[in-house]
Amino acid sequence: MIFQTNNSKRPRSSEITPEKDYLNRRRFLKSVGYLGAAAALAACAPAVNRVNPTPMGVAVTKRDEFGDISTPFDYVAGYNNFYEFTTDKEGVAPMSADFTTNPWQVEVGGLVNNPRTFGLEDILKDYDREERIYRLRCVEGWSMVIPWEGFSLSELLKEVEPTSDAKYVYFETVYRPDEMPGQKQPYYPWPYTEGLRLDEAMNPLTTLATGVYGQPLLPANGAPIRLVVPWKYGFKSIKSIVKITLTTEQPATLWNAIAPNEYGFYSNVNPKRPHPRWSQDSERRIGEGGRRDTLMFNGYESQVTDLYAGMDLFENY
Ligand SMILES: Nc1nc2c(c(=O)[nH]1)N[C@H]1C(S)=C(S)[C@@H](COP(=O)(O)O)O[C@H]1N2
Ligand SMILES: [Mo]
Repeated sequence: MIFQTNNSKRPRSSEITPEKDYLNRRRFLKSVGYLGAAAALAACAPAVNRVNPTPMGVAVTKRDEFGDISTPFDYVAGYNNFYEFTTDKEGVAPMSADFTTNPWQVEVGGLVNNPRTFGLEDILKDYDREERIYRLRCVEGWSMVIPWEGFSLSELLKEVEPTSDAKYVYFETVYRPDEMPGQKQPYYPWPYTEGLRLDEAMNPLTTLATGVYGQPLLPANGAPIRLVVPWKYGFKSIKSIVKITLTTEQPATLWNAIAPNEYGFYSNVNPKRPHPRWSQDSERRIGEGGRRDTLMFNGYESQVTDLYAGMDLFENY
């Protein structure tokens, strides 16, 4: 199989140092039909415990554990990577607005004692969701601070009981080319897949998110359920998950399969380890001017360093 590795993930210069991340809010709201879409979602989705509803246009002053202010909702909802729809970050929201997210099933199996298929209602009902404001650092050099609503993946994994042979967790996004035109692009080995080592998956930071900014997750952000791994580059945080499989072997993942020299299995945020084609030592926080220094493990160093004791993080990038 031949993939267009040279073009597949090369940031345009505007992504490395975005000058025009300003989003025309009016145009965006109009194209997404935002208010109508949110109302329809709320009407057909099971009751969602709305944490801090954030009406559009209201200044947001939520802060994360580092005191950083969360990225304005318009950017979180309107500047996305979701290649199943389009590689145009501002195009994802309008193109995904009508994506079918209910009904939905997540099949959890492989090396577990209690395989289980969850319906959306199960996921929303069985787990106590809470607001988790986490940084997302895209490998392309931008970042956001996002108020997710979610729960630790570990809670779900404990319930299915991984066997002693289980060493990795493999995730798959839904494959639905009729609704996701990007999946008709042959360069990528669809469906989108990702993986974590089991101990990474069990870390309490590793989150399954079902909401954002106090409302059900928007299609653009990976509705109805997506992963959030805050100390890794954004592409590890796989969207619209339908399958989770426990395995013995390290699973193949989409970006790692396409360009292993650029996207390692671990992909921990590491300012000292440049991407082969650009530095990773600083980032542009979307909505802010200037650049910030990128922090080791995206700032979550004290919570995850132990996972990598004795490992060479240059070799294992
Ligand atoms: N299925 C799927 N998941 C995905 C992607 C994708 O293209 N498809 N993009 C990833 C990348 S590169 C990033 S930076 C984040 C962006 O998440 P956000 O749009 O919610 O900010 O989603 C990740 N998850
Ligand atoms: Mo990304």
